[in-house]
This record gives sequence, C-alpha cells and structure tokens, in this order.
Amino acid sequence: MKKLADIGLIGLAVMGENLVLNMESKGFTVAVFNRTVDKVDAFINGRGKGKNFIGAHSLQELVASLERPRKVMMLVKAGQPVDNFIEQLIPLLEPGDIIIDGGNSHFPDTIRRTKYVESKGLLYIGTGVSGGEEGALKGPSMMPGGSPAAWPYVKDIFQSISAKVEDGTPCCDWVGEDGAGHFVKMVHNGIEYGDMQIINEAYHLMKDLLGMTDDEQHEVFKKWNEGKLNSYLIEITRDILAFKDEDGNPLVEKILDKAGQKGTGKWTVDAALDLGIPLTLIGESVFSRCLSAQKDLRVKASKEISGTKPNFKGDKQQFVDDLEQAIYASKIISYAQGYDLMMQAAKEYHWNLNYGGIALMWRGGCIIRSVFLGDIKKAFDQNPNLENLLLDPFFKQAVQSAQESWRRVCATALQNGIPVPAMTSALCYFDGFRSERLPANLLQAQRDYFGAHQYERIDRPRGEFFHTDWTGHGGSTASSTYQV
Ligand code: NBP
Repeated sequence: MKKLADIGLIGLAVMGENLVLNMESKGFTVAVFNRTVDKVDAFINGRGKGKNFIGAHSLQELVASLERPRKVMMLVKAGQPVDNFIEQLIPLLEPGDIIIDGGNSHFPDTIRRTKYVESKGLLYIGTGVSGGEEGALKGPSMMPGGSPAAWPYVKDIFQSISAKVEDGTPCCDWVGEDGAGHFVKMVHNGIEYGDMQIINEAYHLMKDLLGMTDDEQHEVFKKWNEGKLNSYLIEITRDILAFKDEDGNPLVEKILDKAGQKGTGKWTVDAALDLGIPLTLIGESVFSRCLSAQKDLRVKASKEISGTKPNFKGDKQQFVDDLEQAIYASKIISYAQGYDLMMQAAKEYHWNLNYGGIALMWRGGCIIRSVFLGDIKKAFDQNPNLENLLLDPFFKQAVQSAQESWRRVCATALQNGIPVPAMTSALCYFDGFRSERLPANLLQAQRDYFGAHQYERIDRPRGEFFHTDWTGHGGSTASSTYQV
C-alpha cells in the first residue's frame, strides 16, 4: 500500500515550495496541492522529482492522501484565499483533523478562524513563519498558536524543520491560544521595521554628516557585526554597502529612496494604539517609510525650503563609536516597547505567553535574528515576571552606559538637520519612562478646563475625581471619565 503523507500543503509559491522541500529533507512525506493545478505537476517533475511527495490535483485527493489526524497547511496569499480554503476543507475533514495557516495573516483573522474551525469539530493553527525563501528551505523561525490540542500532532514536524540555536534548541515552540502565534509574528515584523530604520539612520549620518564612502561604512558595519550588534540585518547591510553595480560604483546609491511596505508594521502600530502601548520607535519607522514614499513632494520641498546643512567638526572615529552605542540603546528601547505590547496583548486576549521562549524563537532563522536576543532570553529566564525589559539589570546597565553617546548622536543629528526619528523618539521614550513626574498634570488641567473631564489629585487617594470651575462661569457638572 502506498504510504500516506505526514502532512499536506496548499500553495506551491516561494514559501510553500521551500517549506515542503525542507520537510521532505527531514524525512516527512508531504502531499502538495496548488490552486493553479499545473504547478503541482511542475513541482513534482521539477524540484520535487524523485522525492517523497504526493502530488494532488484536487483538495479531495489531497485530503485522501493524509495520515489521520490529517494536517493540512496553507501557504497562500493572506486574506480571502485563506477563508476560501477553510470553507472548502471543512466538509472534507473529520473531527480532530488540523488546518494550519502558515501565511502572514492578521491576528484578529486567526482568532476568528480558530473559533470557527473549532466550532466545526476541527483544530486550527495559525503560525508565523519567518526567514523568507532561504529560511523556509533551510530552517525558518516558526511561531505557532491556535488550538492547543493540535500542537502535539505538529510539534515534531515544525521543530524538525525550524532553525536551531547553537545548542540545537529549535526556534519554534507553542506560543499560545488562537491568534497568539500570528500576533507574535506581527510584532517580529514591527521590530524588523524598527531595526532597519535604526540602521538606516546610522547610514544616513555616516554618509551625509561624516561624509564617509560606502566602502568605509562597509568596514564599520563589518566591525559592528563582530560585537554586540551582531545580527542578520547588520550583516546584510555590510554586504549591501560593498556591492558594486556593473560600473563599479555602489549599487545601493542608485536605488530610489522610496520605501515600500506590506502592512505588518502598520498592523503592529495599530495594535499598539488599540492597546494603549507607547510603541514609538516602530511607529516612527512606519512613518519614515511613509515620508520616504512622498518622494516627489520632498524633491519639491528640497528646492523651496532651506535649513541647517550638515557641518561636522568633531572627531569622526569618536562619532562612529557613539553611533554603535546609539544603535544599541535604540534597539533595546524598541524591543522593550515590543515586549510591552506583547504583555498587554497577553492580558487583553488571555494568552499565556512565554517571553523568553519568544526571544529564543527569534534567535535564529528569522530576519531579526541576533546575539542580542540571547540576552533577552536570559532576562526572562532570570525573571519570568519582568514588567519591562528596561528594568532588567543587564539592560538597565547597558542603556545607562550607552546613554551619553546616544545623546551626543541625537543632539548632533538634530543640530545638523539630519532626521533620526527612531533614535530620538527612543531617547524621548527613555527619558519619559524614567520620569517619576511628567507634565500630564497640566494636560489633565487643560482637559478639565475645556471639557470637564476631571482629574485626580496627588494629595488625595487615587480613584477620587475632581472637577474645577476654572473660569468662574462654568457649571459644576463633570463629563464622564473614560480611559484612552
Ligand atoms: P504568495 O503570497 O504570493 O501566494 C501565492 C499562493 O497563493 C499561490 O499558491 C497562489 O495560487 C495562491 N493564491 C493567490 Br496569490 N490568490 C489566491 C486565491 N484567490 N485563491 C486561492 N489561492 C490563491 O506566496 P508566498 O510569497 O509564498 O507567501 C505565502 C504566504 O507566506 C503569504 O501569506 C505570505 O505573506 C507569507 N510569507 C511570505 C514570506 C516571503 O518571504 N515571501 C515570508 C514569510 C511569510 P496560484 O499559484 O494559483 O496563483
């Protein structure tokens, strides 16, 4: 009898093809299907030739070729196609079978789909998969969430194909109920936006303030990659800066300065606004892409508005050293904010997130992989109830010792008219975070003055609200209080 497949996959595009090749290379038999059915045969006779794949030409055939409980993974375009496949699969599956979505789905969709699929007697997993094409083939970071009862059935496959850290621990573990996996993947992408923006600001300063060539910057990134900034994004930046076009000049300088985005950064910021979390660095990173996209308007403005021109008079090497500290400190703030968002989401959606485990899942295989994540893992291992990364002894010390350099970089950038929104917003957050008293007392007075929104007093117990007739001709009726 022909062997049944361990898992089925729908969606033979970049991610699907590479992920099933990865599964097969680890000893699993995979049944494959694609909406455009020709791609199934093309794959079976192409990259999949001679390997343990079963090509299916319909969903019925796919389902019939699977071991029970059946596991069907979709790697298709996020959105409606996922709902369509779920609808088509439900009548073909039996209680206990598992539908898995490995695409970049928005977490509220995954919450909804988990409930819906479970109501049909099936189990559901929404898993983040990070690492792009190469990661899918050689070992991605995977962040699964959904129906907890499904995890034991897919654990072996997922952990076998995922990236591993030095000691062999897989960069994949159960994240939590319903949309938790896709939420964590979304925050990963938001952090990716932030890491990239911080690096871009350093490049901008070295180029336009210090007047360094791309080759000189390549050397700086090379050195940084050997230290505490060691990470995939620093590594690829090092290589991008050394990459020459056909004429021998750096290719990066010929690329139009207009950034694209697919929306996961925006989702992260939307979630932060919904949950009331100050995710300032990632927010600035998304807006920086938006500003870059206004290329024509910027070209026009550059001809009409004059301002400070960069004029650096200090010690260049000292400034490059300061930059390394500024990147490091900004990055710590970004991760502290990202973790703050996950902690708030865990409360809101009743997820029991393992924060150290998340750092470990991001430690290898994905775009934000770095040595730094090992320190985050240690921080949560030492104190699983850590309220904020900035309160961990290691990170507290790290930010404090980077502080002077970070301030010098931000001040110099502002004085020289070079925008560094991620680094400066991170510094402002840091100063706000460590302030016992912020000027929100005045803000509360203003709100009460014009809208009778009431305030609490520092000389009275918390929870008692007051309204003042500030002008002498206002009424004594207060507006209802509300939380933003
Ligand atoms: P795409 O996101 O380009 O999706 C291609 C697949 O979706 C093909 O199988 C295609 O079938 C199918 N599809 C489309 Br398009 N529209 C469909 C529809 N209306 N109904 C049914 N099927 C439809 O592929 P990808 O880049 O491999 O990404 C797959 C998922 O993984 C996405 O959610 C993506 O966001 C996520 N992801 C991608 C990366 C990456 O680096 N590319 C990284 C991490 C996660 P067809 O062949 O018939 O057109």
